[in-house]
Amino acid sequence: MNREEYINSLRTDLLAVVEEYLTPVALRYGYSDTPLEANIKWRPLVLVLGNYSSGKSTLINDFLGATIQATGQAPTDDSFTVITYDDTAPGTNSIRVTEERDGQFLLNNLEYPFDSLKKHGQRFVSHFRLKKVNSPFLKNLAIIDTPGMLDSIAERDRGYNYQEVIGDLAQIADLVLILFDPHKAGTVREAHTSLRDTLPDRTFEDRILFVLNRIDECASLMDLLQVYGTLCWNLSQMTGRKDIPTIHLVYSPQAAQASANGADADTGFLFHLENQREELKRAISLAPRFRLDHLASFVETHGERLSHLLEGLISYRAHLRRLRMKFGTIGLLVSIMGGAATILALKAIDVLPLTDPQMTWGAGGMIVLIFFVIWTRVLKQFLESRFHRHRMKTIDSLTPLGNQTRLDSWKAIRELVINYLEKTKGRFPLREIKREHTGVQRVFDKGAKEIREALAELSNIRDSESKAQGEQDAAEASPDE
Ligand SMILES: Nc1nc2c(ncn2[C@@H]2O[C@H](COP(=O)(O)OP(=O)(O)OP(=O)(O)O)[C@@H](O)[C@H]2O)c(=O)[nH]1
Ligand SMILES: [Mg+2]
Repeated sequence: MNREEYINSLRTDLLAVVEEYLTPVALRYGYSDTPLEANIKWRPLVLVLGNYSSGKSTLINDFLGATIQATGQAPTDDSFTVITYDDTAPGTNSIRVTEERDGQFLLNNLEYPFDSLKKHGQRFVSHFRLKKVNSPFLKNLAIIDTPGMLDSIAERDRGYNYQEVIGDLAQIADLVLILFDPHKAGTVREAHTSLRDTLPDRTFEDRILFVLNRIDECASLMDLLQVYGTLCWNLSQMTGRKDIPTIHLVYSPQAAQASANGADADTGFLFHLENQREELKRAISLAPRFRLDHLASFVETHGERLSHLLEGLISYRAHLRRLRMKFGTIGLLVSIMGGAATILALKAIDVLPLTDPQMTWGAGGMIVLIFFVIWTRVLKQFLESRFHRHRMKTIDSLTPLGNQTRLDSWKAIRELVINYLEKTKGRFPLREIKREHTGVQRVFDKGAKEIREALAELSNIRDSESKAQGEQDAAEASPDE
């Protein structure tokens, strides 16, 4: 089996696991409105975010090899554009848009993974569109160009929740590019909010690439270093991390030429940074590989959360069962004692002159039963609703939350547990939930481990392939040896 087939079979297996074990649970308990696999079954996806005019569209055009997206100095494009390959119109002679569709089509066509974005409303729909382009760069991936992030001065009502939209897109994307430019190196407010609040919840740090674009506009190497330093400082403020992530330093030669710096600009340093653009392009073209990592993380994260959710419900019932046992035992003892006392009292005052022991036992049994029924009917309801109220107040002690991972997964499903318990008041089919829990837990424990092993195996296939390729290249280079 070659690498391509292996990746495909791995993907198919993963999707089947998600569809069979995770999606039914996610839909039943309101964890997701759409089947989980809908988010991951499309092609590898690269999301391009960044400040307005940071050069997102110019960079995308450069990669595609044609002017597909509009560019300009002022905030130019206020739409989210999904750019994907057109399989029906191959040929690279003239790269162009072969088909354009609107947001309505994108959101309602099940071939695309954007069903979950419907909730953002009509204003968002009118700012969402699809372009099919016959560029070879798109053969294995799709790109989303986004409206630039704005700062507090220029901020205006977008008519939809921008942060939420990019959060949802980041969740679907396999790779997120965040672009800055020297003029606003990390000082834009929406970029702050996204990096601090929205993205960490929805994506994984290793799937984010930071880019400082338009570096040709730095007047000298010193200027660039200053901008770089400012961006690093701002990034650490935004992400709360001490370590500085890799920042790709790039620029567009065509755009640079068009807006050539003044004669006194000392841009010789650009020569040494020439390769970074190609590196970035290579990193993006690796998106299909990120997709497998993404799928593994996807299964792990959702498996863990759903398992935690079911664990919470099972724990609730375990507590309730303990209460019922205790309450039942006490009730029985009280009833026996009450029954015996009643018989004795009735005998003592001669109301019940029972001489036959069988009759005495029978009457005793009846009275115990009456006591027990009253006990369970009247008190049980009272105690159980008290138990429910108490559990709702101490909901965080339902499952152990010993480490950060547990805290994180609990945070993601806490409201769902509360909602479900409030709705059912604890009356739900426990056996079914236990069965679901076993399935989800198996996916989390074993499935995720197997995926990671498969990924390691995949990198071996990759290594041996590139080694074989290297040997072949070497043999071709020196045929005499
Ligand atoms: N000098 C120089 N100019 C650039 C570079 N990249 C883009 N530009 C120019 O910067 C301006 C903004 O570029 P766009 O690609 O439209 O930026 P954007 O991030 O897509 O902007 P919005 O869609 O409005 O958020 C355009 O006039 C580009 O020609 C670059 O690397 N160097
Ligand atoms: Mg743009």
